[in-house]
Amino acid sequence: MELKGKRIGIIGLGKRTGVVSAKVLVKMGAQVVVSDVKPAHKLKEELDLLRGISGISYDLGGHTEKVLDVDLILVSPGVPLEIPILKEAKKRGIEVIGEIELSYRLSKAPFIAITGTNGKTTTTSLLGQLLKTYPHRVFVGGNIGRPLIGEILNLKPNDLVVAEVSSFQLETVKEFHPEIALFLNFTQDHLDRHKSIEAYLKAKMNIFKNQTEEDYIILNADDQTLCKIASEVPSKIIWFSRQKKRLPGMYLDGNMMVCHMSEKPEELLLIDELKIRGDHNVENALAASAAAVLKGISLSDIRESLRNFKGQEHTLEYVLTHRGVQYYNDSKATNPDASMKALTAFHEPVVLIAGGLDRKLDFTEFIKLVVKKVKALILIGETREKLKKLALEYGFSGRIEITEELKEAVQLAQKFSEPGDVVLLSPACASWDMFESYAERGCLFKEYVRSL
Ligand code: UMA
Repeated sequence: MELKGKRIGIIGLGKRTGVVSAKVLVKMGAQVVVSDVKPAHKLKEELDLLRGISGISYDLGGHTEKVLDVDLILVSPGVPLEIPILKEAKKRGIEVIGEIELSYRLSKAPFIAITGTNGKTTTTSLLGQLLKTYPHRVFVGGNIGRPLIGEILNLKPNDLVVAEVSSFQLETVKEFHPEIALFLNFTQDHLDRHKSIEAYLKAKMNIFKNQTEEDYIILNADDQTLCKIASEVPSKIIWFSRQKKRLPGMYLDGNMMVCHMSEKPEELLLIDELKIRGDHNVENALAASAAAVLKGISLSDIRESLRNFKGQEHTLEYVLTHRGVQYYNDSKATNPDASMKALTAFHEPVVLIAGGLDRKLDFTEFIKLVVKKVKALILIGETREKLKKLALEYGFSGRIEITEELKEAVQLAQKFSEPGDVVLLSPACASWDMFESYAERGCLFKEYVRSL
């Protein structure tokens, strides 16, 4: 794809997609117009990263005609596609794509892409580990926080891209064609952006829309939605499951992970040997292992990497034990399903800190589980009153406290916990009502816990 001399508009100057894309595109000889709803004084950090680079002009404090005077528009994942400027671009026949699509078009290396409502980041980073004996370079990036565009031009045809892809990113793909796709699970999320669960699923299904029968998709056999859409998949399916032996696939036989992707079943690892907690992490391990097998990694190498993998920051991350109470940071649980997975990973009594941005999700199942498993509930964020009301409606009999500060939430959690308990931050909501990101929320939580 030739970009030299092309005029490219970038909508959304986030620190990751917008900034990195602008740098790379200018290096490739393009003229870049960067546009953001935020005015310059609210984009200081981003603009600092671009200072002194020529070939970039700015359209800040709103999107205007300026960003339409281009050959191609690159839209950041956080920007909804129905904003007026993008509608106008479409009317004028300007192509609008995302950074994942552009990276794919520029890449010489093939892609493994991972999506699903939950577990994407853990599975992506685990797969990166499982591929450490791959004979060529493996670049791990995407929604995990490392834009592909920053590295894609350095990859050779034999290298490999392992990309976490969100529904926001999949909404804008056209030619994107991973040779292996992983679709981990599907539950309600991001309804504020996609408006309906059908639209959310449709975006996610773009992960396989350009696949052919030469390619593979790794699907969760325990997920009803994924079983339903399997008939629409054009590629070869490898199943993974905790509950059934669906072949070809990776499944659990008792506590043993079994690989049955060719003629005969082979034992991989006892799940007790995994360091990452919870049933959902067993699923992530099964899915990542299936992808590694497809790339020719031996079961003994996979076994060793599985044993050593400690998981991701902000995902059921163990922080410390203080006065006999274990503290866990699960700030990345930004929807009810993710927090339910976290709750089921603990057998100890749990003091839960939850709540955050109100994306109009349905919290009923989450609260039902809270009623069963949680001894004290501390609520923060926009959803705090809603969650309290729901908890009382479903007969929650433990302590409930509401606070506006995460720091106070941690102090309350300490007050209500006793030796043998777990204090868990697993908000079931996005962070943007109080924090810049789930990462900031998780880091602050750890800081407050350490200062107890
Ligand atoms: N903006 C506009 N116009 C609008 C709306 C927003 O200009 O109408 C601007 C905002 O003012 C802001 C910029 O767009 O300056 C935000 O862009 P961005 O949110 O896309 O930010 P990035 O830093 O580029 O991060 C994005 C992903 N963010 C989102 O999907 C919201 C990151 O995923 C991803 O790691 C990164 O690209 C690299 O690929 C984060 C995330 O929360 C981790 N993802 C969601 C999730 O995992 O649940 C999908």
